[in-house]
Amino acid sequence: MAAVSTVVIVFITTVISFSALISKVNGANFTIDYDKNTFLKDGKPFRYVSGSIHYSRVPQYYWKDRLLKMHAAGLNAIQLYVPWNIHQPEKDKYDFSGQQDLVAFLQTAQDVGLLVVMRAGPYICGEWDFGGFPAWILKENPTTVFRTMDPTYIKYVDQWMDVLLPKLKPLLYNNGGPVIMVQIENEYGSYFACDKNYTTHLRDKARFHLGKDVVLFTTDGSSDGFLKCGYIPEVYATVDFGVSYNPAGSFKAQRDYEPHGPLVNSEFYTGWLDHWGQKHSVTDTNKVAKSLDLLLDYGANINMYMFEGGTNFGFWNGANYAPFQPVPTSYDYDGPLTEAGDITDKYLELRQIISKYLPLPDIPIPPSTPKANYGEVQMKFVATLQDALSQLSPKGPIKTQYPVTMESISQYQGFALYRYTLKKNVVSQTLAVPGIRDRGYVMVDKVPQGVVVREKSTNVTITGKQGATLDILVENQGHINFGSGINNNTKGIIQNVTLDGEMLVDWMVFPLSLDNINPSNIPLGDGPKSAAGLMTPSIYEGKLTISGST
Ligand code: 6DJ
Repeated sequence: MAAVSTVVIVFITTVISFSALISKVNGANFTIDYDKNTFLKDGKPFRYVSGSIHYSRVPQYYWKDRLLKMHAAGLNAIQLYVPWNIHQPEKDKYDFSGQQDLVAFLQTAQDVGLLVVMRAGPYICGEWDFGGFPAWILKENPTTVFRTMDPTYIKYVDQWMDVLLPKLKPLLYNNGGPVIMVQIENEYGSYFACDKNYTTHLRDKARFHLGKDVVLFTTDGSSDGFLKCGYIPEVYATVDFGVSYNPAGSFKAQRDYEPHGPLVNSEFYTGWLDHWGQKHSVTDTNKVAKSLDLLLDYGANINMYMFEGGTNFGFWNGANYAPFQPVPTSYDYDGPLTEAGDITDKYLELRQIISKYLPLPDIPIPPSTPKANYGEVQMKFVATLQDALSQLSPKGPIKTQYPVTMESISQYQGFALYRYTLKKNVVSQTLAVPGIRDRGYVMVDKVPQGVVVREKSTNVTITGKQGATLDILVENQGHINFGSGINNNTKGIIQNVTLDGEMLVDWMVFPLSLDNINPSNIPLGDGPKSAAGLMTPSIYEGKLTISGST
């Protein structure tokens, strides 16, 4: 398998450099014509109608299917974010293979006939954990001020950009690739810091790696207040907004900052994201279609966000957690294509509108992805969390006087178990966990006592004998991805815990990994215990046989 991938990579490189040669000969270029208020592609006026797709949310196996569906809708481009944290999961580890093979994704887009509007970050927002930032930065320095010239932050941004940007260079349109534009930062004008040194630093970094010819751009909310800090000199300013029936009004802010040049809505919202526990967001198809029609008629370049759906929660700020409310029945972003790759009425309607302005390609619309019903899966109890601990946490716990954050023990997602041995008998006393991030399942000798929740209640009443084991299973529900809450974004238990007002010292913290569980190697302990309407968190096993073709 390794040998095969090597051959493919060599082949792609050859293709790129060969086509780079051709395009240099043919003078392929993508620029802005400020006099005629348009983009120019190979010297001719050009307008893009694109759609956002998050390659990190679509299994690699389906990349081509989704791209073909986007092409068949009449789009001539896609827009995509690069989530830094999937490509640099550890400080010293980069990953561009398989699901993370960005170059292969871009190459597939080009093969399908789509241009690419690139949003290289480092911050992406995008309803993605930490807006794309790797949580290991918090291990290095938990008080890093993100999206500024903070030394820790900028050091790692520079290292990352020095890896990412050279990979993009051969894929630029002017070099024979599909990438026509590259975005600097993301809606920076919405962020409190307004650090112009930072945004110009990113601009210069991009110029250094990508050359002077590539079109760089910014995206900001459509009002002067956002563009004030979002605008970067010598970088083309674009705006984003949803359904609008007044094109001149919606583009006013862009025109205030870019009196000439093409009009661009970099995020025209075909749907909207969901917050955990809140009502599913739906955007009316007729309204989206009518607004798209008006904006295209006005001559604007439009990127539809998101064109391809995806499980799409927002982690803007803690206040949006509502874990005790009923879970929505559907999490799928209400876009033209569903997360499962289904063609929707919205898709067909928008395709119809697009066809008024761009020729539809001569290809059939690929069918919705086939589904199968595999029936019920019976789940069998294996062991409680506590009995499986040696497998879930093979390296064992960190012993510490005070609770430490998950990031400090290299646990960047998921769960950690915080353990304390009761030093005296406790009867109905208040355990206070004000630093819970985000949800803690409290047990004494495996017996559930209650749940502490960051935005709801951080106290629980517990009872237990001296020497009993107090366990708090803590879940990281995703690092905040928007606003000032991206700072101090550590998870786990981030402040001291008290019992009846007294600070608890001497803890063990177990990082937990659910990746390689082997049920047959887990010792059989006793069963789960139930109390207070809760049960001991446990491992269950079920078997699902997948039959049929994909
Ligand atoms: O650029 C942002 C996108 O990545 C803009 N946006 C989208 C995506 O996150 S919420 C949905 C959002 N910005 C927050 C502004 C809230 C009014």
